[in-house]
Amino acid sequence: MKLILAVIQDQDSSKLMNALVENNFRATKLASTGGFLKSGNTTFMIGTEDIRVERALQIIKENCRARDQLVAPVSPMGGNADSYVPYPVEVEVGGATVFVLPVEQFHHF
Ligand code: 2BA
Ligand code: 2BA
Repeated sequence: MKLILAVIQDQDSSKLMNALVENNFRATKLASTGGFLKSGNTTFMIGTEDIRVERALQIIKENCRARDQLVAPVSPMGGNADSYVPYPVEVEVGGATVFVLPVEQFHHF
């Protein structure tokens, strides 16, 4: 068994959950926060058999897309002014950042 952890954008989460359920995957959705943008994103936990991992990854790929997002400038607040960027910077936030972990035990009490 594997545990798939997928960090995705909030906008794609209902679409992804529907697609997973339609394809008989069990999943849990967690509200999370990106360290860089410090804004909300969504993390999916999907526990599944090894042979179904590829299908789950395909579903994630099909339902999550990359988008550009503007990062507002943050005041240096007495920090190093050399690194201060006074204008918004655009970053591309990926469709999904995915980790596939081995599951040592799975219990369902
Ligand atoms: P839910 O996905 O909201 O599922 C609630 C309950 O609905 C499940 O209880 C199960 O009895 C039933 N259920 C879910 N999917 C089903 C399906 N495809 N066909 C028939 N019945 C289905 P539990 O199995 O005790 O799961 C409770 C919660 O634990 C789930 O909430 C989900 O958030 C999480 N979970 C369970 N298995 C998971 C897995 N393999 N990976 C990730 N999260 C899991
Ligand atoms: P955030 O940390 O809010 O990052 C959002 C986007 O900002 C990233 O998109 C990337 O394009 C950019 N970015 C992040 N750190 C950067 C840096 N130090 N310098 C320049 N640009 C940077 P993604 O790479 O697609 O990541 C989207 C979200 O996935 C991240 O949100 C984070 O929540 C999660 N993530 C990405 N890599 C991770 C990792 N190795 N471990 C845990 N979570 C990760």
